Amino acid sequence: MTGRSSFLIVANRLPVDRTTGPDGSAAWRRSPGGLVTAIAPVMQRRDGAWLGWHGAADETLEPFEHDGMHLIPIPMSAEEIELYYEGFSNATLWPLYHDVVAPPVFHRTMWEAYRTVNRRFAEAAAEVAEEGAVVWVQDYQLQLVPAMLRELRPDLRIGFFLHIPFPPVELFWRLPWRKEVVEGLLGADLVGFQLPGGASNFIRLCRRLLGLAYKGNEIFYEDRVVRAQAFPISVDFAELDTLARDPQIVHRAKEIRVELGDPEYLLLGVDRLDYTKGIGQRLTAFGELLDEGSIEPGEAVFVQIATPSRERVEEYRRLRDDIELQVGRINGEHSLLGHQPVQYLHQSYDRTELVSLYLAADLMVVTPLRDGMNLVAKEYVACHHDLRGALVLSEFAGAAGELHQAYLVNPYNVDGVKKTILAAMRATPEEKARKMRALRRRVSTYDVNRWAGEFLTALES
Ligand code: GDG
Repeated sequence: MTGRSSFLIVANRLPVDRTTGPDGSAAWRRSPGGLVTAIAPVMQRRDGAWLGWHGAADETLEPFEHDGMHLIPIPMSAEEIELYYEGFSNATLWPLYHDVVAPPVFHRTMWEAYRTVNRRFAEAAAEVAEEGAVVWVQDYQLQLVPAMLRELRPDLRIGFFLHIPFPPVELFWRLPWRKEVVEGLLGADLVGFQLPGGASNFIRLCRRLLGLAYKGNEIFYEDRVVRAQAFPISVDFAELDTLARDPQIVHRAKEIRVELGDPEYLLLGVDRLDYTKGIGQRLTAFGELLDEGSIEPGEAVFVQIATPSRERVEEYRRLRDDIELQVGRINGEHSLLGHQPVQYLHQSYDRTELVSLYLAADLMVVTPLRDGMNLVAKEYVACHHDLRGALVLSEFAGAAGELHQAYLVNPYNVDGVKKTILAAMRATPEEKARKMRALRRRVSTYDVNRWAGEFLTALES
């Protein structure tokens, strides 16, 4: 490491979590997830660095090496976490970009903090980037970084990728700081979206808001060309496929079914506990199927993993109460002694347990009201080398743009979700295998390495 890097990732979080050993000593562990897996090799090849917050308030840390990656911690105060992260990022932008499924809040103090923190990231990146370096900025928390960075360092090649949907003009228009955000993104050479729809929403917005001319996916801005293009993210298919074939995991998958009382059908949901994920909608459908007797008592178990998320944001606290009430009602009405139809787990699991659950499940139920991509759907597919299992997938997840052979549903249509869950449960093994084979073909071809490779090739061309 020379102190300066030719390749930088700039993301809200560093790709590591701090752990405490039994003797109280602190250590870092690589966080799970495809993004790190896909980018780590690129970083190692190119002497790269990753800038991001390390997860603790009011603490300044020196850069350090982990797992062959050079990590640069960006400090954040407790107040900035509240205003920039929980506030502007997760109470303003997150709901606004997800079809306003919850009402966004608009507060000037939150916006000020967002600007301050974005500037800190941009300055840190400007300091460590080598002449002509490639900088890849990630996600909605850092939309102002591209322009701030370009102003400081016009020599850099700057890419930006948005992991969540980019909303239609009519919704984005509500944002009091709409012009600043769009100009922030236009600081990049390449702005990547999950879906072509996101890219065209952005292009339309540039035209309507700033009167910019464009041709195809090229926007003409000041004396530059900014490209807006879709790069659907994916998972590390090979890694998941290998894990799911591991005899220990295969054994654990069987054990899970036994522990759940050997139901004929095991339905599974895995989500951060987030109001965009449609957890309530799928539970309503399942509950009604039990009410009507379409699913017999004891025939099916619905395991819902709801990983704790953003617990200090008001909407998330309310959601947790709603879901827990709903689960309690369904179980109260339909449990048998020794059998609960819904197993609700407000916990986080390690990767191997998650893969075992995917493998064990007959049905994966993914019903977001709006989702950039949804990696859970692709992970489930990657784990089913046995060609068993069926994916019920919302039309409002980005993944539906690729996974056409899933059992597609409109999560707002309860009857439709019920009918589709039943159809997926009762489908013949041949039908399920045919669908799963096609789904696996797609996910194995378009994996996360291809995603990162295509983005970087486009950025550097
Ligand atoms: C955003 C966008 C887009 C979940 N619980 C546990 C656990 N997970 C892992 C899953 C999956 C990831 O978290 C969740 O990814 P999703 O894509 O489903 O959803 P978001 O968190 O909302 O992600 C989304 C994504 O960014 C990438 O661009 O697809 O649309 O919203 O990998 O497996 N992992 C472990 N334990 C858990 O309990 N280890």
